[in-house]
Amino acid sequence: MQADHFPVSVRPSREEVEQAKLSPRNLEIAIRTLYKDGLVVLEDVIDHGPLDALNKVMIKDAYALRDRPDSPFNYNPGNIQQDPPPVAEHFHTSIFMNPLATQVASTFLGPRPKWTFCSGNTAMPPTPPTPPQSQPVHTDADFEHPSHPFALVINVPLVTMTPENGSTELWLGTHTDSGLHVQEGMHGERASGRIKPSLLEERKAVRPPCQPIVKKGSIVIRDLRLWHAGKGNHTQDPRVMLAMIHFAPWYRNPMRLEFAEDTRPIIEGQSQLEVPADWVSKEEALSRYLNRGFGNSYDFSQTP
Ligand SMILES: O=C(O)CCC(=O)C(=O)O
Ligand SMILES: [Fe+2]
Repeated sequence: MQADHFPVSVRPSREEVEQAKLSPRNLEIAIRTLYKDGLVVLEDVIDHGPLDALNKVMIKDAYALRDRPDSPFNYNPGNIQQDPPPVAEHFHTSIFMNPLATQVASTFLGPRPKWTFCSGNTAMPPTPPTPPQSQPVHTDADFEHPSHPFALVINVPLVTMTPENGSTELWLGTHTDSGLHVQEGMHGERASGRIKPSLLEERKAVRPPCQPIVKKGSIVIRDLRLWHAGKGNHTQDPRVMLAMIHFAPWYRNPMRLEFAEDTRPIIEGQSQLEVPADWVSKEEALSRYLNRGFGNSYDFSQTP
């Protein structure tokens, strides 16, 4: 049994994974946990083969992104905003449109959530003499937002995350204390969404943060409002964690995804998620996917 400040994990049976459907009991645990903690882990739900294959490609890209003069880093240069290659060869539905994650999202947010953000966060190995750096504790909801649930981040780590390789620090239960009043930094600034230090001190006494071990094959579902921080990677291997955002069907986020045409039959072959996307040739998709902005340059707010 993990202490109260660690995340709750749901461990679906083989049958649930194969049938792509959580049992009512496991779905209840996931929904209750998201409501209470703002985060739940679905453990052992993705085969390792596709994760390993994607990791290989993304690690190579990660070094290229880090070494750019305009590197899209978040808060500090060792934590990079990194999109996956948006082509069919690397698009596995078990990773990008996992049906169990979608089942939880559509139960929590309402039917047919809208998927308008597909990226990743990569904690790079240290570059001596600079020691591994942590991000300030922040919320990704660095704009005026509803006080009820409106968006979930679906995080898929490509390797097991540990305190050594920079597992994300989590402040469970803080999603309900969210809004511009708890933050410092304006949206659009590199370091927006930082939680006020005095509030961190207060919160520590109520429920301290944790840096959990998250096994490869798991999915971390996080309320966009939750306080968290990317941590330094003390190993020699980049830690890539994909981040897909699902918005509630009523939430008017106008962003769109860009994918290669060859993913269209896969993405449009399902009806569980709404996916506003621009379809481009494979060549165009591959020429552009590494030219995107850092995390806080995206606008996750909604139109009036
Ligand atoms: O890399 C991580 O663990 C978290 C990154 C993050 O929270 C961010 O860049 O906003
Ligand atoms: Fe973040």
